[in-house]
Amino acid sequence: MLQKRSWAEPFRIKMVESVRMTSPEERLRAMEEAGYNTFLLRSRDVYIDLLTDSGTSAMSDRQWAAMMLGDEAYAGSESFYRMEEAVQRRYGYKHVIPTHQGRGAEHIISKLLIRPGDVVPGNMYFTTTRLHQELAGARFVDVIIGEAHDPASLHPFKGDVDLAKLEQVLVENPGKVPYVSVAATVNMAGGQPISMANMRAVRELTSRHGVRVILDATRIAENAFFIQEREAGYEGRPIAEIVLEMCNLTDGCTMSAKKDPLANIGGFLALNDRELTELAQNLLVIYEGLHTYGGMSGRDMEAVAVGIDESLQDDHIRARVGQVRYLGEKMLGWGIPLVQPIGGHGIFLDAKAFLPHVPQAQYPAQALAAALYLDSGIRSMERGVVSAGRDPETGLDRMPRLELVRLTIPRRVYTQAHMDVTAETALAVFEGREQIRGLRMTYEPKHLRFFQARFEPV
Ligand code: PLI
Repeated sequence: MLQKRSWAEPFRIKMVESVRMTSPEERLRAMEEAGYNTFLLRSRDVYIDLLTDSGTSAMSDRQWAAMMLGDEAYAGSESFYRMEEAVQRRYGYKHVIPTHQGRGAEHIISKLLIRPGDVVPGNMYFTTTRLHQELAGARFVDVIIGEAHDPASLHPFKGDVDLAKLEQVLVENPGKVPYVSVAATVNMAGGQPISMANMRAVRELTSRHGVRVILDATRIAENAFFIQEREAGYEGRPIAEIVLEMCNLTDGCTMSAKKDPLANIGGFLALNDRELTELAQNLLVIYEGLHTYGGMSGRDMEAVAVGIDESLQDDHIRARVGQVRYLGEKMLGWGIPLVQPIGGHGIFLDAKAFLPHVPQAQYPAQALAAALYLDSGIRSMERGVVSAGRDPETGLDRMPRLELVRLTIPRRVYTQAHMDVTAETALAVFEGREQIRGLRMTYEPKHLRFFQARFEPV
C-alpha cells in the first residue's frame, strides 16, 4: 500500500533549452578566467544555473502570447495600463510607476524620501536597496530579530522586525526616519518570511511616529505561502488575499518583477500618495523613461501583467516553494549545514559550518561557491562578507554573522532530477571539504563589489 501520494508541478513543458556538461579541466579554466567569481562565468560553461531566481523564470504560454500584444507606443501604451490594472488589483496600491527593474524603483524612492543624515531601519539589508539608501545620504540600521542572524534557529518568521529595536531608532531619530524598509521575504536571511502579526505591529508603531512603511514586495507571494502555512488564522486563505492584506499595511512598495512576477525583466514603484507619485514620475523621466514605460518595452509590461496573476495562484506557489524544500530536505538528511527553516527561493549553505578551517577574511562562502562549480558545473552565489561590502564610514569590511552560499531556484525551470544532481554535488563537496582553501581578493570595485570582484586561491 502506498503510504504517501506525491504531488507534481501544475504545468507541463512545451519548450526546452539544451544545457552543456563540461569537463573538470574546462571548469577549472573557466573558474580561473572568472577570477573565482561565479558572476563572471559565461553561462555556456554552466550546467545547472542556480546563481539567481532573478529574471530566470520560464514564462508561460500565456505570457508569451500576451507579449505579442505589446503596445510599443512611447506615450500612453495600452500595455502600461494593463500592468497598472494588475498591480492595483493584486497589490492594492493606487499609483504605479514602472521602472526597468527593482533597483530602478529603489533609486527613485530613495532619492525622493531621503535627506542626508537620515536613518532608514529595515529587516536586514539587501545589497541594492541599502546602496541606494546610502547614496541618497542615509544610514541603514538593521532591526530584524536576532534569530535571523542564526542559521540554526528554527523561528518560523525569521524575517520579523524586532519592535523594540525599531522603536528605539524611531525615538532616537525624530524627524530623521523617512520610512521603514520592510522586505517580504528577507533574501539575505535565507528567504525568510515576516508574519502578518509583525507587519501589523510595525504599521501601528510607525503610525504613532508618523513614519511611512515601504515594502520590498519582490518575493511577497512566497512570503504569503509561509503565512498560509504557519500563521494562526491564515490556514486555507488564498495566497492572493494574504498578499493584498500585507500590502494594505504599507504606504508603497518597490518590486523587482524579475522574481515573483515571473518576468525576465521589469519592475515598479507603487504608492498611495498622489503628491509623492507626481514627484516620482518627474524623477522617472530623468532616470528611467516616460511614466508609461519607465525603461520597459510594451511587451515586457504585458509579461509582467500576466505574470503577476500567475504568481499568486496557490498551486503555483506550493510547487515553487515545494521544489526548494525538496532540495533542502535532501541535503539536511545528509547532514549538510544550511539555513533553517528552508526559505522560499533557495537553499543557503552555511559556509562557516561547512568550512570551519577557512577564516572569514578568506571569503569561505566565495570559496565554497567556486568549489561547487568545479565539482559539477553548478553555479551558486556568495552571500557573506563579499556581498556585505565595506562600511561607508570606517571603510572596513563588514563581517556579517551569516556567511552563506545561495543555491537559488529559478521558477518553473528545473526538474526534480536537477535537484537530485544538485544535492549530490553538495554532498560530494561536503565530503571533500577539507581540501577547500580560502581566497584572496585581487580586484575590488567600489560599489556592489560581489558582482565584479576577482579572487585567487591563497
Ligand atoms: O535585481 P533588481 O534590480 O530587479 O531587484 C533588486 C532587488 C531588490 N530586492 C530584493 C529582495 C532582491 O532580491 C533584489 C534583487 N535580487 C537579486 C538580483 C538576487 O539575485 O537575489
